[in-house]
Amino acid sequence: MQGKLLDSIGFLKEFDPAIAETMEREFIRQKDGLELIASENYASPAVMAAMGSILTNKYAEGIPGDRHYGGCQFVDEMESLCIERAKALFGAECANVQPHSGSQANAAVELAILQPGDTMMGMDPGSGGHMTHGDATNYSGTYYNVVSYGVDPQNGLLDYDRIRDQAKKAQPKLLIAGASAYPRQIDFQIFADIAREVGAVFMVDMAHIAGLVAGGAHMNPVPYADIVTTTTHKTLRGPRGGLILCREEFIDRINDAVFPGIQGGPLEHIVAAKAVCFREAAEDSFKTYTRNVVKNAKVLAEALSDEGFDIVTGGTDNHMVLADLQSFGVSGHGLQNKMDANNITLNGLSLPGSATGGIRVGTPAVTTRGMGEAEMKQIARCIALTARDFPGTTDEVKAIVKSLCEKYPLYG
Ligand code: DSN
Repeated sequence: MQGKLLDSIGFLKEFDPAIAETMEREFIRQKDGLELIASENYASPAVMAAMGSILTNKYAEGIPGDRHYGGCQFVDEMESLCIERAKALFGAECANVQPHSGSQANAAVELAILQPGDTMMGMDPGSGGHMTHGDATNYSGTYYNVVSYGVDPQNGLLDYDRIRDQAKKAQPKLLIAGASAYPRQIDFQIFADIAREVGAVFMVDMAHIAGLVAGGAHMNPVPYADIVTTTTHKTLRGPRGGLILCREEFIDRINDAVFPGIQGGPLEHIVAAKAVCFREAAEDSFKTYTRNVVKNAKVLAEALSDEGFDIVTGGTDNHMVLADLQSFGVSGHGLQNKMDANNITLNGLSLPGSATGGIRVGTPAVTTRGMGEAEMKQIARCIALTARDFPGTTDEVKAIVKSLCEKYPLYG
């Protein structure tokens, strides 16, 4: 974590107390609760300083050196630096740092590669894929012909042979790997081979694991994929935003798809914050952080298993753990609500073949606070106590949460 937290709430109190008060209550919620949502993290004060800066005032449609507005000389310098840092961090040939989010990044790639009605293949959102990988309720499922692959309901794992057979039959123009709820390493080499065999462009959405990739704690998809998209705020611990990395041959199409394809002016204050994040993620301390994220997730999976939870795939290779709740007789969303009331946030989700569904828990945020193996065991106990829900458990869980939050203060 770089820098000391700026007192933006205190500053705002003078000008807009109503908004300042909601921000203050949210800060207290973050500070006094345990964050186990696998896609959330705490951005550094330096990242937030860039986000809250005068760069928000500048229109800069276009790319550095080719803008539609005057006065872009300094944002050009800043955005070029951001692009260079992104390329260096992940070993990519080219980068577009302007997508406002991961969904925008995916939309831009799909616009760049596909025509309406073309076939794309991605992971079924019901099995852990993202809605932009072809969900029927999303633009992707509306405008493209989507063929989805899932996981083996017996073991929760991707079945690469089955995916290859599906791809041969469907002949997709775009093959997407990547997930929002998959606790194991994805073999990008096998996906790349499948894409080559069927003549598809191969895209990886590494939003969940980008920080682990940057820190060397997960296989890097960049050498295998034609295009890689990500968010910048999950394990990567930057501002809320998106990023596209690609091979040289795709960059002109990608740039045009981002602007004017799906976006207008880039958010240059967020681009600056991405640049700060990429610099932080290149440091040795970030490598240690990502190793600890994975180590903590493994300990949390084991501890949850010891508490009687059925761990999907039997464990984890990354920052998240999926637990089936059938043996506890509580639904995933039911447990999410009970945990919320005990000051712990996590996701309830449906799981293929499970009547109750389960929970998705992640270690990026608690690891940022400095928690380690002993604390993961305490957290597993809190989840088990809440799931069993005996009289008095709420007080016990709240007391554990309070002591952990006091010992590991947020922005302390
Ligand atoms: N909404 C994100 C998540 O929670 O996994 C995916 O982008």
